[in-house]
Amino acid sequence: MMKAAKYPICKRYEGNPILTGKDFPAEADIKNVFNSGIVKHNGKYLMICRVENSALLDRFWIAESADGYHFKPWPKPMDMPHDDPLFKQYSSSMYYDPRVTKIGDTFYMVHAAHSGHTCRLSLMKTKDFKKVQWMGFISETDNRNGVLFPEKINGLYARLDRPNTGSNNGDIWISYSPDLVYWGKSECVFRNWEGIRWAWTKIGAGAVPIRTKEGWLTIFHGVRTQCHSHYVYQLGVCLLDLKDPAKVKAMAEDAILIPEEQYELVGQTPSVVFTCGAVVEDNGEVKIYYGGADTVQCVATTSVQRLIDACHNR
Ligand code: BMA
Repeated sequence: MMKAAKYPICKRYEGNPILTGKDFPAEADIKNVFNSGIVKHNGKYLMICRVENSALLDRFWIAESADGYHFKPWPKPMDMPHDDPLFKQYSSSMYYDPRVTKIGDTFYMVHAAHSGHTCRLSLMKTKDFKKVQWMGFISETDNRNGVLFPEKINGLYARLDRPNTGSNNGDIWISYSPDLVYWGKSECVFRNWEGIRWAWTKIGAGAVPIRTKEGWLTIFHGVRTQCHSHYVYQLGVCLLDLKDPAKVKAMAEDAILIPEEQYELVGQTPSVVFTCGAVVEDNGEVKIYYGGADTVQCVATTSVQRLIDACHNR
């Protein structure tokens, strides 16, 4: 048995949840805001909120903040290619879970798109979140939790994702691309049942991997099934090799954030903490943005060093 890390690893913000449906214009009838993507740009935090109205229509909606805790939504949801027949066909049920990576001076957003064909990954690019260009679907069906690395690795763009491995299971995989549109060289990075004691059902990539001298610090979610098919979503962390991120260098034995608070335990999906993004501050602090119970948006803080230590179970 490995030595467990010292807990707690993440500290919840006392003002959680930081965004709820009530923070959006009343006429939009937003009920839930959760699993939002995040970037820090020119000193400002831009959150790409996943919002859902009472008819369960999901949209992306930017909210802005000066301190990373107090967010104000823009007046209208983000423009999406609703008129594109292909986009429409494969996102007819919903689109969700945006993960944003800055590469050069451009923001790329990978998100899930759901239809009768199940879920696939779609890619947008933008420089300002006002004008957004759709780059197409970048996976076949039954794949989600896609997130781009912030730089090319061995001359190719890289992404983590989670193809289903059958029976609604799933492991984290990596793929590479010369142009962000065509992907290949796919390999399994790690499996849910290999060494992750607390996530025997499925796992999926979470925040954009963070470059550190010890490797790509990667926050992911893991799911376990309790009785009566009740899923519990928690967060974990690992270090992937810098040059070959298909190799796991170290992994925290235990989850780093588990549903404990009322706003994580109770909501439209009980017992869920789920992340689509984190911000690394200049002093090494990491703000992990996460959805609570598929209902509200929350944040917790930790540090790069604390997460690296957790990966080594210290
Ligand atoms: C996953 C995703 C997330 C959601 C989670 C819990 O499959 O769809 O958006 O938070 O389920 O319902």
